[in-house]
Amino acid sequence: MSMSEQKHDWTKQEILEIYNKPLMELLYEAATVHRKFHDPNTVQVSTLLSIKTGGCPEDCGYCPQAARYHTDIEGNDLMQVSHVKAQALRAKASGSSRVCMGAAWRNVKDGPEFDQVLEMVRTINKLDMEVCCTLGMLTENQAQRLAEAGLYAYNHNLDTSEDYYKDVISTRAFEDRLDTIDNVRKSNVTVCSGGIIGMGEAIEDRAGMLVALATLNPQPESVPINALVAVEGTPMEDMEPISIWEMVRMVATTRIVMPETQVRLSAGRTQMSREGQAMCFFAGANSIFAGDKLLTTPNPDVNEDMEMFKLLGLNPQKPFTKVSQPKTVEASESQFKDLGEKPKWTRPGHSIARNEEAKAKSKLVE
Ligand code: SAM
Ligand code: DTB
Ligand code: SF4
Repeated sequence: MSMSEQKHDWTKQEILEIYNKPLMELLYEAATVHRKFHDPNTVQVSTLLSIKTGGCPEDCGYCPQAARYHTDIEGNDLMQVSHVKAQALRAKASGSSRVCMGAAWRNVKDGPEFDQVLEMVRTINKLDMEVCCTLGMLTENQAQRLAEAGLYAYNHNLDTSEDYYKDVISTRAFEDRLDTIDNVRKSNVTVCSGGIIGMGEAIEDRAGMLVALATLNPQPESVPINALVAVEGTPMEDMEPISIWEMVRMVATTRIVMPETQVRLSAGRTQMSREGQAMCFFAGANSIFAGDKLLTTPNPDVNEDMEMFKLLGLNPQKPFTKVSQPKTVEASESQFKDLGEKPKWTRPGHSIARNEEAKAKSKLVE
């Protein structure tokens, strides 16, 4: 990944100006940036796996897994490695190239459970899939151990702006989140960090969250944008759903301020039409979570998603093809003549560097 393309001094004002542009202009600009750095017809399919559900001591106001809220989810203990492997194989067979394992933990604790997670990481890595974890706060040493096990990405969301954060979570600070991201960054694991819209935040908070992410140097390789899934029993159960236009604007703005990142159209797709999702892909989203469940809440059916891909002419992205672009292709002049530069993505189906090689390469060019 070339760092030269990343601008790290974004201000809230600049980002607000982008977010509030006339829609057609915003879409055109975002789609232009998108085509410069990504194949517009490729979308990564990722699968979420809740390896430890419910009973979390934190008070994140949106989360059905917080023990203190009375939600309808079925909690369970840490999953067996064999079960994780079986689920990952199923996901791979249905076109997924990335598995993200989530645990309802405040933070990772050293001991047998962490050892079990490390074994899960090794197991999925051997299946030739990108493996991501989201386990709560992490120390530098734990990030290092995950890296050694072959972890590709660590997800730790900022969730919202620093200002609004206090209205959403009281049991840990925004600063703690930045520390975890920093610990991940010190290892060879890529950073996945994004947030949620529709929690009652102002547009300024959405811009504030993007400032916090885009001014990280390097920027996160992956940014999930979630629409709140308002779950009964949580403090946010009565939140009004956001409109698709807000999602499109958020995706487009994220794409423009973080041109190289994977922008993930994450929670909330059950409420979105195909037309709405198509607009998000046009605006720069290049990943979805597939499977009938996210971590605990419903998600569109895989077959319906595959039908949507067919309808839109989208191809699922192969694993390990994004962090660095070890081999570039010369695209046809006519296809990109308006953009001034040739695209930098890897050729679909081209033999791709594996995890270690791809990451080593990305470090080299930083
Ligand atoms: N416990 C870990 C943590 O908080 O980092 C990992 C799991 S947590 C469920 C991962 C992310 O899922 C949260 O940071 C939040 O952004 C997202 N999330 C959780 N509940 C959600 C909801 N109801 N709607 C949308 N996104 C949600
Ligand atoms: C992210 O930003 N969204 C995913 C993933 N990272 C871990 C999780 C969404 C969870 C939605 C609520 C649930 O299903 O429990
Ligand atoms: Fe726990 Fe994560 Fe849910 Fe917060 S988001 S309550 S830390 S599982």
